[in-house]
Amino acid sequence: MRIDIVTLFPEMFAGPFGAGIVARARAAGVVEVALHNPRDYTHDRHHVVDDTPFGGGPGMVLKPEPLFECVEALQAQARGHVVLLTPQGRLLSDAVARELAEQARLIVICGHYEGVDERVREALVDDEVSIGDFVLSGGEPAAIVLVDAVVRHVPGALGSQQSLAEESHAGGLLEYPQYTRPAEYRGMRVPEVLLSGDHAKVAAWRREQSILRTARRRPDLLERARLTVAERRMAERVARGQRVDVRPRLFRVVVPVGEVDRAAAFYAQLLGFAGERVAPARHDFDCGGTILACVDPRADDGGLRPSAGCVYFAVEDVAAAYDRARAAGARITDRVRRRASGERSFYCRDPWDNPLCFADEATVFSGGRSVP
Ligand code: 6GU
Repeated sequence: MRIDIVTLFPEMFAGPFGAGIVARARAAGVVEVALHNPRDYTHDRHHVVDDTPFGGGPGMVLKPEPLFECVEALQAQARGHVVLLTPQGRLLSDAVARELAEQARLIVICGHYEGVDERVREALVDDEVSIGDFVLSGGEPAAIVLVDAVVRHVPGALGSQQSLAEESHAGGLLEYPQYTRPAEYRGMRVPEVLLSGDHAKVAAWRREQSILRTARRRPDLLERARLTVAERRMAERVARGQRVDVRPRLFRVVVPVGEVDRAAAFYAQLLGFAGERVAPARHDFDCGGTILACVDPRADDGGLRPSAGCVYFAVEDVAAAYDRARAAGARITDRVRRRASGERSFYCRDPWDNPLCFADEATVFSGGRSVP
């Protein structure tokens, strides 16, 4: 992978890239990193890269010409995915880092001063990334963070890919506690299970610790973590402060379909995302924690029974859902209108005659609470 960094302060990268994983990956020939200064792409005597904003206001704005000329010169060598580092970008996460690591070439622009000319965003940049909800005086520290997080995911950059899989966030959970020798230090003992040599027990303990730690420290991560129903129940109990709540959790709605391939395509178009083939005769769509399972009852050996009646979806844009339903080939049985309950919704049937309802989420209520 090649990473080009466009920065007014290339000297800021010498330390961070001179040691550690980035240096190792460069030495191993896995990653190439190059620095480019837009100041070298100016044509005036004073090499001016910024100017005052049109319309007035404080601060300076990065001029478009040096950035366009610099990035275009790089693009002429080989096409790259252009990332602008800005607090307005999408938040960097392990998933974003993994996605960026798949690019053959990244061109990373460090924003500066009050901002960059909007035309850079519109015509030069493919992607905008922020590293957190705080303001840095420049994009350089963010670029250092981004490059580290991305390079870790480039095959061959880490000592072992195992350590990647097990680290915090990889499975949507924080990492379990780690210990090394001595087994007792200042009266503090390493948990007995880790000394037992029982690999299954160790794995179970670590899994539980990861879930407990995530529930206590970052309950916001639980939503997207891959947990079994029992694990989720435990995690949510902990996240709520041990309050016991034994209400059952609705976790799956089964719709019987005649042909799983066709159902996968139909529901992907209807719902707007691809879902997941989890068995030859079953395709799942995770609808906010509750799974819509499209199952061919003749072929499925998982023993799933069809769930009764109409399946209700809350959507942000009911008109868009209506258009998708028509495009997917659903049979509309009742057009979009406001119901006596106050819900705005429409009804349709899938190709196997399963009744579906899509309701405007802003109008949907459940037990007096708006459905999240
Ligand atoms: Cl990417 N740039 C700047 N200037 N500030 C930030 C940031 C980026 N991410 C968080 N704060």
